[in-house]
Amino acid sequence: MSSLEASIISLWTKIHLSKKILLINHIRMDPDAFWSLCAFYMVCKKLWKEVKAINDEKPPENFLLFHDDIFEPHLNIKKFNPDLIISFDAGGIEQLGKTYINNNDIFDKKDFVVIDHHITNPWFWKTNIIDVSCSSTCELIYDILEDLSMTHMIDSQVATLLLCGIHTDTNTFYNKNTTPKTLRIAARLLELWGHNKEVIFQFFRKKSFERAKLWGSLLKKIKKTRDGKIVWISIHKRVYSHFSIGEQWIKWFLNEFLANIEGCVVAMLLYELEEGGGVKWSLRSNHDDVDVSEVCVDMWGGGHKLAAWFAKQWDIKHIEGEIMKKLRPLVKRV
Ligand SMILES: [Mn+2]
Repeated sequence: MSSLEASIISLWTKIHLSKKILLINHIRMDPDAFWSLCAFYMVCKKLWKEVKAINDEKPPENFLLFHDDIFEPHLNIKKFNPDLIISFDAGGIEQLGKTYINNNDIFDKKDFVVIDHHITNPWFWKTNIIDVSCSSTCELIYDILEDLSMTHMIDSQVATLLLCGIHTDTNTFYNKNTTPKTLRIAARLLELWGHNKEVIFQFFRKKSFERAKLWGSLLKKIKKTRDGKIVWISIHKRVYSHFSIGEQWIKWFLNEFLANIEGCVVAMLLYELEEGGGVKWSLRSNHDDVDVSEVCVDMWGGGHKLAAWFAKQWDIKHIEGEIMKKLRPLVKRV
C-alpha cells in the first residue's frame, strides 16, 4: 500500500470516529479551494456528521452559484470543539491565515488532515493527502471518494462542484496539469449529472458589460520586454474600482489575454488588493523549462511550475523591479 493510500484510509478512520468535523481552506480562497471544501462538506452531511467550515474571510459572491455560503469566519473553534480538522487546497500552514494563528493550540491537539495538490506543499502536518499529479484538489477529492468506494455519495450537486474546481484549475482542460485521468474523472462527473455547460459559461465565457469595458482599457496598458518573452500589466485599484469590478475578476485577464500573446514565455499580472493594502502578482509560464513557482516561493508565495502567485505589502513599482530582476535570467535560457 502506498503512503497516499494509507493516508486516505487513515482519513476514513478519523472521519468514522468523529462526530464534529471542521473544514478549512486557504486564505484568499480560489474556486478549487472553495468547491473542494463544499463537496466534502456535503459528503460529511450525508454521513450525518456535524460539520462546519471556516476561513478568515467569506467566499467571493461569484462562487456562490452552485453552493450556499457555509463559511463562518467568526466561528468559536474552541467552543465548537471539533474532533477532526481537514484543510483543502492549502499549500502551507501560513495559508490558513489568522484562523490558524489564533487557534494553533487546537490544531496541534486535534486530528488534522491536509488535502492538497500543490507541488510547493511542504507536507506540513502529520496526515497529508497530497497528490501533485492531480490537476486540482477537486480531482483529488474524487480519487479519495473512489478509493473509499464512496462515489455513490456524488449526487448531481457534488458532481457539479467537483467539475467547477477541475475546470477552474485546468483552465477548462487547457493547462498542462490536465491528464487523461482528469478527463476520465470529468467524464464520470458528467455521467453523475454534473452541470458542465453551466460551469463553463459561468466561470469562463460570461462577462459583465463593465468587465468588457475594463478589459478594453487594460488592453491599452499591457507591456512587454524587448524580446517579447515577458508580457505584463500592473493594475491600480482605482482602475478596476472605476468599473465597479471586484479584485477576484482581475486575474482572468491573465488567462483570457496576456498568456495568449504570441512569443510570450511568462505572463504576469500585478494588481493592488482591495483591502489591507499590498499587491498580488499572478504568473503563468508557457514553457516547461520556466518554473514560475521558483520565483514565487522566493517571495513567500506558492503555486505550480506553470502557474504561481504571491502577495506582498509592498509598493506596486517596487515589486515590478524586484520580480523582473528574478525573471529575466529565467526566460533568457529558453
Ligand atoms: Mn487548487
